[in-house]
Amino acid sequence: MASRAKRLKPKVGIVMGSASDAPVMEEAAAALRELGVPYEVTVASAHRSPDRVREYASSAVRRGIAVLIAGAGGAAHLAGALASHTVLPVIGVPVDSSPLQGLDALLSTAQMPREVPVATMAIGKAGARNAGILAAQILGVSDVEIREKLLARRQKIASETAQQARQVASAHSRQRGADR
Ligand code: C2R
Repeated sequence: MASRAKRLKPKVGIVMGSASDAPVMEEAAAALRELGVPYEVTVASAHRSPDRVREYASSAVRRGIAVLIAGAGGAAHLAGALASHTVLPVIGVPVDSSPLQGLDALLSTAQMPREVPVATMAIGKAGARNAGILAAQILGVSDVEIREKLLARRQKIASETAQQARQVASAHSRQRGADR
């Protein structure tokens, strides 16, 4: 029982600046579920609820969290603000929620001053998915089970790509035959 509880204890904290970021940040959660990594999700904003951001980041180690993922759009200061309150690795996801389609969030998440890093992903859903995978990779350094799941996933993706290559090649050879 105790070991089951330990396994279910969240290891990754996903934080988003607004509930409106949920459709993008769900990609990070989905990747963690697929890799069997327990996580928790919350909303906190560096601008709208700075005390909540400080409290969340500074209590994370005590609660057993090992990696933070922060998704925010527009003037995205959430990832940097979390990073300022903890030495846990923080992965930033620029959310494409503004009229600038995430370019603003990309720059404000990536351009951290030296000494306070944020590992910044691509804009939007692909970035959120990679944030989940990167969090698992960080945990996989010391967790063989997660590392094996990551390796199996890579193999699956490589064989899906090979399958696509066969499909594309055969579609083209049919097309060449029809053109003759
Ligand atoms: P609303 O949809 O709630 O107006 O939010 C959110 O991440 C969201 O993408 C619009 C956008 O504002 C972002 N937001 C931030 C921060 N807090 C909220 N960038 C922050 O602290 O950086």
